[in-house]
Amino acid sequence: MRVRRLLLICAFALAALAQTYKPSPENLKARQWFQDAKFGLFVHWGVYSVLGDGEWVMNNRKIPIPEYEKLAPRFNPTEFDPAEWVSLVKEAGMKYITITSKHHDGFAMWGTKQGPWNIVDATPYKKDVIKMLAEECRKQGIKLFLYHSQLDWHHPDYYPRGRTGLTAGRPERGDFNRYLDYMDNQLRELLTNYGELGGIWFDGWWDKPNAEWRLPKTYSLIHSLQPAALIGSNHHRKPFDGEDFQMFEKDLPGQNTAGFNAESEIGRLPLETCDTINRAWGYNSSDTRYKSVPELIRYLVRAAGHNANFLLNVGPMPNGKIQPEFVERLRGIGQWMAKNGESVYGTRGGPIPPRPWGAMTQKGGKIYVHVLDWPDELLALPQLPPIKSAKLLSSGASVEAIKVKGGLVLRLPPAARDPVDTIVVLE
Ligand code: H79
Repeated sequence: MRVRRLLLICAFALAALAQTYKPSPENLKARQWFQDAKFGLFVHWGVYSVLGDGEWVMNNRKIPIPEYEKLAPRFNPTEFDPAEWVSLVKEAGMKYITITSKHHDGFAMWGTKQGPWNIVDATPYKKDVIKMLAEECRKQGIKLFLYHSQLDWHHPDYYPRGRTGLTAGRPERGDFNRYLDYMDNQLRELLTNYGELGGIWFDGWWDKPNAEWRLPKTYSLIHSLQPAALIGSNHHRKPFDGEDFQMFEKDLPGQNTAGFNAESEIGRLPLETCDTINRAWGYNSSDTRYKSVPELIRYLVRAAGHNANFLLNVGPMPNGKIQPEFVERLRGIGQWMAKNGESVYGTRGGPIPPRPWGAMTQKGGKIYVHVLDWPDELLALPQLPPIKSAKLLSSGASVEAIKVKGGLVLRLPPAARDPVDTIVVLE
C-alpha cells in the first residue's frame, strides 16, 4: 500500500516536472547572444504619438474609445525611414531593437488580420511598419524584439477590467478567454510572418495579477513557433516558468527607486533594464529634461556591472522621425562605445558587484574596473583573483596596482582620469 502511494507521488512529481519549461539549445544560444549584446534601442511608437503626450495619454486624459480612434486617421508617418533608424542604432553601438507591436491602447503597428484597429487598416499611411523594420533589421544585422502589451484598453473582451484604462468606455461584459485567443492569434501572426524575431517583451500583466492569463499556452505557442525567440515579461516579479530573460523598468537589478520592484526578485535568467532619455516612453513634445550622454554611458556601464543589458528608449514623432535631441545622444554614446566597447560587449558582471565608486565587468581573463565616481587618487578594491598587469584601456599606460592584505589598491593620478569613466584593465 505504502509503495503504491509512493509510486503515485513519484508519478505526480514527474508529471509536474514534465510541465516545467526546458529551453531549446537554440534558445540557450540566443540567451548568450543577448547577454553579449548588452545594448539595445527601445521604441515606443503608436497612434498616441500624434498627441505628443506619452503612450498613456488615453488613460491619463480619460479619452473614450470613439474619440481615441480618431487619432488613427491623423497618424501618417510619411517620413519614416527604417534604414535611417537601423543605421542610427548601429551608430549608437546597439545590437537590437525592441519596438511596440502593440501598447496598452491595443493599436497594432502591423497589418493584423484579427481586427481593423491597426496601422494598415486604420491610418492613411496603410503600411506595415513592423514588416518594414523587420526587413531592414535583417539587412543590417540587427535583431528585432517586439514589445507586446497584454493589457488592452481598447478590446471589449479585456474583461473583467484591471486597474487601469477604466475610463475607456469598454462594455460591461466580455470573454477574457476570447481576448486571450485574439492575443495568441496576433502573436502567431507576428512570429510567423516577420522572419526570425529576437523575442517578445511582454508588459501589462500587472494590470490583473490575479487573472488567469493562460501563460503556459501563450509561452509554448511562441516557443513552438520560434524556439530561439526569448520571452520576457515586465510583471515585476521573479521570472515565471517559460520565460527566458528578466527585465527591470527604470532601475538596475536589485534597486527600487522607481517603485516598480517592491516585489521583484532577481532570478537566474539574463537581465535587462530599460530607461528613457527624457521622462517619457512615447513621444512627449513638452518633456525637455534630457539625460546627458555621460549620464547614459554611466548607466549602461553600471547595468553591465550588474550583468544586465541596457535598453534605451526613444519615442519617435508622429511623422516617423526620431527627434534630434535623441539622435544626438545616441550618436554620443556610440562614439564612446566605438572606443570603449571592449569593456562592455560580451562581458559579464565583474567579480565584485557594483559599488558607489563604479562597476566591474569581465571577459576572457580580463577584469575591467570602471571608475565612475571616486574623487581620490587611491582606490581600494577587495580581494580579486591574482593579476599580472593593470593598464588604462584608453592608452595602454600602466596603472600602479599595489597588493595589500585583503585586496588591491589602484593609484589613479588626475592625468589618468576620464571624467566619464576611467577604465582599468586587470589581466
Ligand atoms: O511601456 C512603458 C510604460 O508605458 C509601461 N512600461 C514601460 C516600459 C508602464 N506601464 N505602466 N507603467 C509603466 C507604470 C504603471 C504604474 C501604475 Fe500601477 C499602474 C501605477 C498604478 C497603475 C502597476 C499597477 C503598478 C501599480 C499598480
